[in-house]
Amino acid sequence: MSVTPPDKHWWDTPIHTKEKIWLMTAFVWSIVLTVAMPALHIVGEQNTSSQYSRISNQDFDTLTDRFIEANKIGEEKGVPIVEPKPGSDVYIRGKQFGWDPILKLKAGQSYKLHLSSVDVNHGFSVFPINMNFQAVPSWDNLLTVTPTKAGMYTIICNEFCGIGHHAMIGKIYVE
Ligand SMILES: [Cu+2]
Repeated sequence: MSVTPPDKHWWDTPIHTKEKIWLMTAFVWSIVLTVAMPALHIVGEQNTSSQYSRISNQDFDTLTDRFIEANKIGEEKGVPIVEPKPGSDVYIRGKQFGWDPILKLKAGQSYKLHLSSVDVNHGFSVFPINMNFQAVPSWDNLLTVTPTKAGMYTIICNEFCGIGHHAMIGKIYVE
């Protein structure tokens, strides 16, 4: 018994012009995006100043408590509002399920913002400017922050952290 191979295979059919156009378009676009990602990091003012250092959860907790005690000006629904001096060290603590304290900052002034979590990973997402940082337990994420526009900024958690995750909201006031 012998097997006769089919005389025509699918790979013998030439590629249709329309398919060629789509293949080329997809290829060129993938190159454009590959170049755009690192390029925008440099020219798109998307670099952040973050520096990381090790810190224990207890130490971060203590530093945040001290910071709140020294700069507290009020409270909003049980969450302390603090107004730190421009140029000073500022702390924001992520904790199941909230961010504290609420900051009151001045536009055009720089602050050294220390961001961390004292339990599990949280995502620090600032709206409406759409900036995202990680709040990781036992890591102090130091960001130099210079708010440019007055207004109220909302912080939401974008890292699923448990049952109350959707209600994990913080605030920053800029005046
Ligand atoms: Cu969360």
